[in-house]
Amino acid sequence: MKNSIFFHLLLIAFFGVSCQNSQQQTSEKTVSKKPNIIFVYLDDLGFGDIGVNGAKGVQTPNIDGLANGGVNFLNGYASSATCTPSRYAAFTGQYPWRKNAKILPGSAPMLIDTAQVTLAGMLKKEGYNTAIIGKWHLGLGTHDKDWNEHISPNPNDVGFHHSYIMAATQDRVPTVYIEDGDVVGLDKNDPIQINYDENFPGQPTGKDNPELTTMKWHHGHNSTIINGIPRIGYMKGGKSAIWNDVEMADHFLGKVKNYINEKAKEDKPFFLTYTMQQPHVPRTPHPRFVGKSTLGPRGDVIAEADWCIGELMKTIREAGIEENTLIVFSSDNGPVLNDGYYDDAVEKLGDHDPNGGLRGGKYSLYDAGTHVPFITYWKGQIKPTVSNALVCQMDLFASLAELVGSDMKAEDSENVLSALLGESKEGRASLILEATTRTSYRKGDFVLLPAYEGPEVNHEVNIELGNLKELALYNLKEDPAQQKNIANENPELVASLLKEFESKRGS
Ligand code: NG6
Ligand code: CA
Repeated sequence: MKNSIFFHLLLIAFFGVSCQNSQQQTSEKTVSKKPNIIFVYLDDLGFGDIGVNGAKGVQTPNIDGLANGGVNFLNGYASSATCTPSRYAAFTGQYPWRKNAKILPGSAPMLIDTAQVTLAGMLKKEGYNTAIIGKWHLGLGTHDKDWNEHISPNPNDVGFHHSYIMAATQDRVPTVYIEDGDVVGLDKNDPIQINYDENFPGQPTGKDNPELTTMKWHHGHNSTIINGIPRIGYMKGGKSAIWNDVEMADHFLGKVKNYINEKAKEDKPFFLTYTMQQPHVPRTPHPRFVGKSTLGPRGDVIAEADWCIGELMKTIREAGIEENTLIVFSSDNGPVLNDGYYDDAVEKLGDHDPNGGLRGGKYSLYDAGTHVPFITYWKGQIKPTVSNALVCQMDLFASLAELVGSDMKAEDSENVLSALLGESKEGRASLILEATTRTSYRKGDFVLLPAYEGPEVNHEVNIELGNLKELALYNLKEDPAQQKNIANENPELVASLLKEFESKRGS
């Protein structure tokens, strides 16, 4: 698509250069630069968890501001219903099931091959400064890594100039920040040890010492207790490096602000991936946000995340780069209420529907597993609109490659740039969606779910998993809640979709 905004801007810039007056030269400087790109990626935020998509009991004025001032996608998808696979797809442009990507323990080695093309690597090659700040959850180093030494490979080996991350999730050890491959604030006299199989002798756990916990575990989450919160996995030592859970949002935001303020001064554009931890468990709002929603901690951390996005926007405005910055906002998978701790998410739900009317949730092959908030915002370039175009985070690679003039390709990424910029209502024609290695096939308004063995419902999290005894076809436009299986009435359509699905899925 050679008529992308960036190429229009180059034209404008060309005329700007030929003008001698200084005002136009200033505008040339701002518009001729490739835009900064910020990918804001939340963790477990449901389609219905934001105001514009109908949230109740929590207000998200800053996220709504992006949606109302940009494109709010009503058919925007993560590739998968859990974090690691979705992030893998978003960062590499490749379907995660090709790599057998699954939720990783905090001790896992790096999942992305250092030789692989990545979104950040592509943009780096195009002259971008690149950084990731926030959750990683794609593995680090090797199997036998020592957390007390420099950890390699790390995000800096797969396209990011700079990384300031948590290794996995807020509920998994190690509960420390890692900057450019080194644990932050580590005292070498108190080395960190991590084990996902067995405890270190004598260390209390959530299972054996519930009296030491301030947050109670419901399922899983009964290993090492850190800051009163029982976690997944065992950790010993590293006390000086342990993060403060309630300050995590402020901590990452501070790093984000510094990065933007620093890079906005440089001639190079920047690509920042801001991977926020909310509203994943454990939900630990800063005291400033406690009670900001009627939904308990889950809603309060959504309010906290929204405030962070307000601060992000303020930073961009004050740095004078709002009109040269494309923001993409989304979530790695659908919502879950009780994901392993008693935190009132179920009890205080009221009439809020995190799914926004969709069926299933996190872990599910039903639509709410992968159908998430998806917003693009670029002041002065994107006209506010609501879009039904089918887009996936995996498409960022090809779309942004088009935007910045790169000819690099990623296996499964499709160029939907004109949809992302609100110029077209056409997205991709079809998409394979994934939930813990099971896959479904979306094409147009239809989605085909093959039959899978396994429980209908995960009772611990109370989510319907989409394991069906018989293949199902749903028309999501007419039946977004997937109540009516229309497979029997449409045998020809089922046969043709199945054929396409099997040839693309390779099974
Ligand atoms: C599950 C955890 C859940 C969450 C999830 C990963 C248990 C019982 N459940 O295994 O709490 O951490 O992994 O979430 O341990 S994700 O958003 O990073 O995929
Ligand atoms: Ca997630």
